Amino acid sequence: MANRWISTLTKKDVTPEASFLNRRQIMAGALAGAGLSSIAGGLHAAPDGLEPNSYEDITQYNNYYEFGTGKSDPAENAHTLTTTPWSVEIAGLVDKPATYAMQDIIDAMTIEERIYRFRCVEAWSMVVPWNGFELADLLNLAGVQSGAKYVAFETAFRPDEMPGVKYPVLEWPYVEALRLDEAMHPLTLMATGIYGKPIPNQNGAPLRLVVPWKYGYKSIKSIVRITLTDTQPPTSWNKANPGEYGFYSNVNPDVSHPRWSQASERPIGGGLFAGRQPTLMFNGYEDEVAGLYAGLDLVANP
Ligand SMILES: Nc1nc2c(c(=O)[nH]1)N[C@H]1C(S)=C(S)[C@@H](COP(=O)(O)O)O[C@H]1N2
Ligand SMILES: [Mo]
Repeated sequence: MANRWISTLTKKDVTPEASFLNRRQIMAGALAGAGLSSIAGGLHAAPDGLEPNSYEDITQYNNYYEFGTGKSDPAENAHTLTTTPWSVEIAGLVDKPATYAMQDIIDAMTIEERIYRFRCVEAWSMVVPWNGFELADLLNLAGVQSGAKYVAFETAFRPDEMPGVKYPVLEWPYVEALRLDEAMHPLTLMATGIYGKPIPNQNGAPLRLVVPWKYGYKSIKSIVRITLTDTQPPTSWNKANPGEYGFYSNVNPDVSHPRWSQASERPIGGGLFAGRQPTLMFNGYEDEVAGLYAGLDLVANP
């Protein structure tokens, strides 16, 4: 059943309701009241002038199958997820394996804003102003041991709070993984907010991964466990369909999905007539991350 599809246009695609003009107001209000521990560097424009999607686009058009497979299901259903208290177990090849309370993590980290492109494997895209901290900082807090080669992540599994997990769309809990050097890369973010507000449940509260040069499914939501290992961990979409979803899942316009092209993408919120735009190698982060894959055949290792 684990099929993916390019969803059809909905009213939201045609009429983005919250306009970008509201952004500064949203930011101003949110920074005052969000309870984020600190915002380093303040607000800044994205380096290449990326214009973020509206808060509405980002929080109403989601993939979070634990709450249903429709794009509006997560926004409708994810309010049932209890996100306080929350803790994250850091396990495996670390010096300080422990269950860390969410608040202790937040207090130890520096929260900054990162405006990133976000590209789903289904060939739609957005630009999201995340708030969060570098995963490397959290891993360094736990102390990565020399034998560690991979980082595995696990989403909460709560049948009482997650109406979607009664369907075997994927094997639950949702799991993902990165190579250690990918996990330690400065672009790899643990997001705690969007537009300066605490991250909504449908976007993966209270803590989700964001790996901007990979297809969106690598960016696992509502993380409860992080495990450092010496062997490549299983990942949900790869388990569901290894012929369609590889371990790396780097955005690559030259490697098509078996059922559709990845050469272009549909920007969400652009309006009915906005058309498609070309997909960029590593989703536009080639200068930063290509070095991670020197010598790796990107076609043989999708
Ligand atoms: N636990 C979990 N994480 C998940 C998913 C999911 O279904 N469950 N969907 C993935 C996919 S396919 C995408 S495109 C992104 C969507 O993130 P967004 O809803 O914040 O845009 O979340 C990813 N993380
Ligand atoms: Mo996705």
